[in-house]
Amino acid sequence: GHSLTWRRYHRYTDILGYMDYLKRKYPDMVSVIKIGKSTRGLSLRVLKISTGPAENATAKPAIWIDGGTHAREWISPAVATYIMKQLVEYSKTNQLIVNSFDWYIMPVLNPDGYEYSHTSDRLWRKTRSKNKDDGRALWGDLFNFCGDNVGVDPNRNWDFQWSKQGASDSPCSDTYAGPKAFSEPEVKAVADFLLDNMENMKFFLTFHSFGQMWLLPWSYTSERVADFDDLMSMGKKATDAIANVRGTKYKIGSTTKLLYHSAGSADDWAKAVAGIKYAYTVELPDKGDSGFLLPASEITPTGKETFAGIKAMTQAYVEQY
Ligand code: 0X9
Ligand code: ZN
Repeated sequence: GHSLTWRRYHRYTDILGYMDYLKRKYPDMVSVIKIGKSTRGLSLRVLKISTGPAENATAKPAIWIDGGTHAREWISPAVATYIMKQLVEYSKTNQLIVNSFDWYIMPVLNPDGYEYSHTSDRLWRKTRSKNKDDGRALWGDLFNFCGDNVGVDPNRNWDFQWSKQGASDSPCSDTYAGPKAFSEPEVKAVADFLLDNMENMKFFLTFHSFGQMWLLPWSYTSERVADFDDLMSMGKKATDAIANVRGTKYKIGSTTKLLYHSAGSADDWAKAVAGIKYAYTVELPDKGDSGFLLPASEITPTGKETFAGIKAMTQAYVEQY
């Protein structure tokens, strides 16, 4: 068995236990890939869901989904495991999209931070690496305002336009970009994995909270992506389907238009470097009433609507391509 309930938020071991359970119970469809270790030694794992090669022997298109980049955004790992459940345990109901794609789901990209947000500081955001004095950050270096001086923002650490607009060079900041691009083993491991699989990767979805926004690149510049219209219409398939479940309204648009600049973030890298066409950052509910502290009773309804969005969007892809 396993201990995941979707009625409360779970620790990292429970989440890994569910992935192992799926692999044991559905060995023909599910495998667990170890892609590296976190700074504090936790295993970084991706669930692969695949019903085997396509009939015409060409590789299937693939989809990347991650959660738990930011430690305190607990709804994102919960939604990621909810999606696993739908695809694997209800594979008959979701036959078309299960068979049409290879799915790679990493529920907790930053397990050190996630665990720390359970044990010590509920609102922790970053990784848990120890910051050395890198000589760039005057105030952080001189006065060490941030106590133990730990953590890099994993969503500012990617090696594309790194440490430009919307990222901080102060180790004390919650948007600290790190001493260098890919300083964080968690981010580097995901990047390497994506590069190994980039040929077939068609969707890159990184789940965050909160805000109810379906965000398109770029976040380093306010210029439009070349295929902006494609990304908008594909994203709208998702946000329309989400709204149809229980009326949850998402905004959709580029990051800089709806939010702010955030150079060095995952979706920009996925689009620009890995060449993944449909790269999105999804800010899950709510819009701020509970914010990061979304009640656990919202896990199932949020999972349900989010899965409906992904299902509609990926079905549209199958029809279109
Ligand atoms: O600032 C962030 O990293 C994201 N917001 S959060 O509250 N979850 O921390 C927004 C990222 C927006 N950037 C991109 N879409 N690239
Ligand atoms: Zn986030």
